Amino acid sequence: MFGRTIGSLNVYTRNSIRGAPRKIWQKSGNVASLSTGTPAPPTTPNPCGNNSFQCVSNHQCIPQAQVCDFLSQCPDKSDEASCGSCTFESGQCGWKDISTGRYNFHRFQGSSPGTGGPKGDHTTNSANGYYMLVEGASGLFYTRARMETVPFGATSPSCHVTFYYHMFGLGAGNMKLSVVNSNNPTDKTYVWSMTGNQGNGWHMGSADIGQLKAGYKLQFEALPYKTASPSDTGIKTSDMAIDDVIFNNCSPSQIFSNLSEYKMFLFPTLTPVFFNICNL
Ligand SMILES: [Ca+2]
Ligand SMILES: [Ca+2]
Repeated sequence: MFGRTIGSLNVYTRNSIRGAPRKIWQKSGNVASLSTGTPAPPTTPNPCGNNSFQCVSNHQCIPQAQVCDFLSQCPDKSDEASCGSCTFESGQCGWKDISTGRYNFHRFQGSSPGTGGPKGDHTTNSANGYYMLVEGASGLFYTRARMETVPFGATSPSCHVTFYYHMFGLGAGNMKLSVVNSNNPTDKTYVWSMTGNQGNGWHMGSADIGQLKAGYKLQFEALPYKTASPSDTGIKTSDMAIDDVIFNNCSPSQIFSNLSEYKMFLFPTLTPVFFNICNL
């Protein structure tokens, strides 16, 4: 009896074949792996301590706040490896499916199993590549597939994201991208949306994220469309897909190397002499 959704196990006796059962033993809920005698694995303490992150290759410790801040403090860039920028060739780079219905995002290689989906990924343009797939034939009406990143650090005003999407066929419903405050899910802003058949191929999408305080995450939603009308012809359900997500110019410290550059960003029509006069 192991897992979150375990119910109860009851043992009954009765004195005759039609007699009333009498419960003599019951066990309910998760009792872990008691039957095998296997103890739960010990939790490994963070060798860097709380609020720190250990780089994978050289075991260097950096502050947790530098994880997903769009700059690589670890030589192997492991602090930025699970923050959303992803070709999906070796993993999901922190993208996590949070779907609650039967539609969901999952990493997939090669030709999609349903209709309307890609024959290969965008990164390699071949059936060897991987991408994130929503299978149109598997879901129910009005249950959006959702996947999201972990919360990232503060972003610069020039922060934007590019990605490739695949929406082909009558069943290509709707796909959206939003930024969500991880501390307040109602603080959610849609930054991109696409509806309907976009033809057979990968297309680039992009969205401005802009300046955000730390703690926001990116979320894709996909809702395949299913038609019940006999007059509709063509592909009735469509697989939809995402590949090659890249964050661009998102680090606040990337775009302004010094104070005067920052002033010129704020007041682009003024000459540098002005700043000296007003001592800004
Ligand atoms: Ca970092
Ligand atoms: Ca790929």
